[in-house]
Amino acid sequence: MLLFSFSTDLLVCQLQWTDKTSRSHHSEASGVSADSLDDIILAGRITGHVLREVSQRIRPGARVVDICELAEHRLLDRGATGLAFPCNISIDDVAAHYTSPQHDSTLIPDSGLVKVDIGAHMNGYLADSALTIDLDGSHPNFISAAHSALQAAIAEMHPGVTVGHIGTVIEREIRRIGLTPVYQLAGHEMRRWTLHAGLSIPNISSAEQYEIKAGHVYAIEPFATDGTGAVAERRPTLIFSGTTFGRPDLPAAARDLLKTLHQRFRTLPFALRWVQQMGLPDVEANLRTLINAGAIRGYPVLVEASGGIVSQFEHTVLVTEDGPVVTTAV
Ligand SMILES: [Co+2]
Repeated sequence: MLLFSFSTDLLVCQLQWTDKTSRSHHSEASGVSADSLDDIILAGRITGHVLREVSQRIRPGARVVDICELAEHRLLDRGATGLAFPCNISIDDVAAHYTSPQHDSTLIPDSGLVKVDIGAHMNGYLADSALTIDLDGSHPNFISAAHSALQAAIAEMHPGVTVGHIGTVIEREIRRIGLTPVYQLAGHEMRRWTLHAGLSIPNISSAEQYEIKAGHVYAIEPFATDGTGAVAERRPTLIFSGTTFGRPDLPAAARDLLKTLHQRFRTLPFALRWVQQMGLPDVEANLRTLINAGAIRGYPVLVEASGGIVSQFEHTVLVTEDGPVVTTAV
């Protein structure tokens, strides 16, 4: 098992957040209030610690559902208000959005690449971080490509830099190591209660002129593959989120489920497994009604379209006037 550890040199700029004066100074400069800054930093710290802890449990023969549940429980045990999204465990050619359904018999294989992607929130302020484990150590180039692309991208996260430049840096690093970026997946800006908000951070060179801004929070997530870099959807879909919460036209049972989902998750993604575990009568049929009515959207499992295997590293970055703060570094 080979695991790259995050180094503290990712912390290009450290907020002096033990000092109230300097914190409020940063806050004014960045447009982030001191309270939200505390929540952004704490959500990141919890996520980073749990990601490291859970990665040590990824070994051949382990049950994927046990790892998902361990990660989710540990985020809450460490004091997160809630989960930013279900624990994603994506193996080999699965690039993203796999989380176990209830009673999943999937096991961690003997070799290959396992991506673990988790996130906590504090009062709606989000963190999102991922790493890849090379189970038998036979794919070091996949680990170094995605990891060094992430480090190179973070170093560029200063106010005024274009997202096209960030994508260019990511692609260059991945290609330097002889692999291809998964260009159909992208990093994303995060706002309170909204996992994918505002800007996308491409994993490929582009002329996009949108600028990185101080006071904003971004998830950067390079994916490297030996395939073509396109993705395809695979059924069944295992992760969903609410799109609307008032649908008087729907049957009462579906409306009740929608209300429950809104109370628990607001606009954040939730797992089919969590809905199954609610133990409500006909819950899957009611969920299907909500999906068909467009009140719930799905995030399909995404696989590399040509069958290539995929690695991923991800951090959450708060951009300040002084540069990037990696909230999920440990
Ligand atoms: Co993520």
